[in-house]
Amino acid sequence: MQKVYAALMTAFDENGNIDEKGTREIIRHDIDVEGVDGLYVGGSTGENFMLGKDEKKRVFDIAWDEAHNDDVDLIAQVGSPNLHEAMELAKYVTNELGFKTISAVTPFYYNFTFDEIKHYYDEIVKDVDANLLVYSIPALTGVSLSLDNFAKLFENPKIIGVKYTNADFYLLERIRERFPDKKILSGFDEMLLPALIEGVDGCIGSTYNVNTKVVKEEIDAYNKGDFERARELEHQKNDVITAMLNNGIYPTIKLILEHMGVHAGYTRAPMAKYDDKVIKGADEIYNKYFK
Ligand code: HMN
Repeated sequence: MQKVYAALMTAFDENGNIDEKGTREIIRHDIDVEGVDGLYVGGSTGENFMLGKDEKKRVFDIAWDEAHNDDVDLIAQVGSPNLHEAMELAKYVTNELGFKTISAVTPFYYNFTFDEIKHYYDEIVKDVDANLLVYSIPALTGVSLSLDNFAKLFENPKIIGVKYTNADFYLLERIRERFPDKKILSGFDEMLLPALIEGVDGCIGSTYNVNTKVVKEEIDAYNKGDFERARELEHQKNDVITAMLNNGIYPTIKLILEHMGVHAGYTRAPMAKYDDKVIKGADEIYNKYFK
């Protein structure tokens, strides 16, 4: 069965400080109420790229402490263009905590060559007892990896697959065909069904913090060969995602969590404070789809 991972949100207080209690509540909600199969900690949805190194460690501490005794997979996203930091975080989550799978975003901003990108990944996994998923999200990083690039990265046996947040289904099909044993986790929640058709092993996403049940049902329908039902559920899910995207995805998910009694708090600057329009929009989405 394809697994569903919530890209874990981080709760912040009004001043943008990590709210440990709220973050623990989100974890409990994801596991106990949504029924996710795993958590992707320190990703885009966790607002990770706006955190300092010690704050990143704190989020990993909280997630590990709260969830390591639960029957869920835990993945720590440690990547950053600061390779020294990425290596330190990889060691931290594996040696000090007990993460067995790490992930790293493609290094961004400086237009690194592919050789530099390969070196980055090999360095991150070199001294740690963990496997790694490449985190590919070209729309935000500007870094597109080709099929041959993936082939070179996958030569390292510790690099076990990719979290694929990309709408290029031709490339996805080519990766699946060429690397049947590598793990591919789909990252665009709104494109789950086409990704399932291409044979992904599961999905990781922000909306699974609040909307996992319909997704599990959709996966189930797909696996039973009931494609009409799977398509119906994909439409149902995407009505919600479209409304969320139009209202601002992270604030909306956090505000919906608040409606559910989970203290997900605020987003962190430079993300804007919620204004009345966003709050009203989230109320409407909650009332229409979640009540
Ligand atoms: C993560 O790293 O936190 C997520 O897994 C990233 C994930 O692919 C999300 N992408 C972003 O937030 C940029 C999606 O879940 C996305 O939010 C969703 O598909 C709506 O577009």
